[in-house]
Amino acid sequence: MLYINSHSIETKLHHCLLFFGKHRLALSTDNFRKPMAPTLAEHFQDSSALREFVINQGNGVKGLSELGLTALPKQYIQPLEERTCMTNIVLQESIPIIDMSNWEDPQVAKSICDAASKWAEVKNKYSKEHSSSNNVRFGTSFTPQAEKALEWKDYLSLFYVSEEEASALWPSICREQVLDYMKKSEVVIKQLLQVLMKGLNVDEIDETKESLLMGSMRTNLNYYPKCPNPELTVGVGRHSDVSTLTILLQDEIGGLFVRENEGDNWIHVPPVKGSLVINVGDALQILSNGRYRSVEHRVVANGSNNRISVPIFVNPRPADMIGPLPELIASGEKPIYKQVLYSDYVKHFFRKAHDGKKTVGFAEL
Ligand SMILES: O=C(O)CCC(=O)C(=O)O
Repeated sequence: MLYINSHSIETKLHHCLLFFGKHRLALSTDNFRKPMAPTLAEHFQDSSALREFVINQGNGVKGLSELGLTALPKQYIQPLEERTCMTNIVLQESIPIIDMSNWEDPQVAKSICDAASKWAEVKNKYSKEHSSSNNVRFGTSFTPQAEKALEWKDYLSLFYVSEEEASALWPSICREQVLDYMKKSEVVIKQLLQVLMKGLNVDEIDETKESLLMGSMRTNLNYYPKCPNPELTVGVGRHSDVSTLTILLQDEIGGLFVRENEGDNWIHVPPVKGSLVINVGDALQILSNGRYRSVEHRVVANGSNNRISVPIFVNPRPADMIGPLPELIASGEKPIYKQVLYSDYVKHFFRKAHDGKKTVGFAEL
C-alpha cells in the first residue's frame, strides 16, 4: 500500500456523494420516521424489520443513522475479534508516501515496487433487486445474506463497460464526476503498472497483459454514516481487494487501517491532502506469483462524523484466466497459484462475508 499525490477531483466527488446521500434519504426515510420513531429500538430488535428497512427498502445505514438511534442495533454488533482494538494499533508506523512527480527517477520506481512487496508481506432506484443492470448497484454492508453481523457502510457501485452504457445506466447525479475521476486515474494506473511490471522483469505490457492488469474497472462511492456505538461494529471488515490495484480517494475523516505484515498489528492510513492511497489487490498478488502482496485492510465506524471514500478497483476482465505471469515461470520460479477464471475468483469473494485474506486460497496450488 502506498500514497501518491493527486490533483483535486476530490471536491467534485464529495459534493456528488453528499447529494446522492440526501437524495436517497429524501426518497426513503421520511415516511418511515414519524410512525416508527417511538418504538424504534423495539422495532429493530426484530431482524427481519431491520433488514426490510435497511436492505430491501434501500434506506441503508444512512437511513438508520438519520433516524437518531441512540444504540447500535444488535445486528451490527461484531464479535470481539473483529472489532478494532486500540492495543493492536501501531502508532509509530506509517505507510510509504511517494512523490510521483518525477517518473524517470529510478528511486521513485524502486519505492513503488518496495511498497507493493513490503506492505502485508510475509516474505515476499440500484439495489440488487431493482437495478436494471448488474453494473450499477446500490448496496449496504458487504454480503448481508452471508454475514453474521452487518457492516456499517452503504455504497453505490459502478462497473465501467463503455461510455454509452454509463450514459444510459449510471445515475446522472454522479456520472460525469465518476467518469472524469476514472479517466484521470487511468494515467496514474498505467504508470504504476508499468513500474510494477518492470520490477518483475516484465518489460512489455502487450494487449493480453493490459487486459489482465487493467481490463475492467469498478468505482464505488462509499458512505459511512455516523454510528451510535462505533466501538461495537465495523465500517468494513478485514479483507483484501480482488483487484490488481485499488486507487482510493478518502475524505479528511480517517478510519482506514492496514494490517502490518502477517502480524496482528494495524496501522492507520491518515488522509493526506492531495494524495491517493494505492492498494495492491489479490489479482496482482496472483499474477506476480506472490512477489507483490495484497494488503489486508479494514475501516472503523465513526461516532462523530460521516465518512466518504471512493475506491477505483482496477481489475482483469471477468473472462480472463489469472495465474502467475508466464515470464516469471519461464525464469524458473515455481508457481504458487493455479490459473483461475477471474469471474470465478470474484464470485468466490462475494459469496462469503469478509474474512481477511482467505479469498487468495481459492487460487493456491
Ligand atoms: O473506505 C475505505 O477507506 C476503504 C474501502 C474498502 O476497503 C472497500 O470499499 O473495499
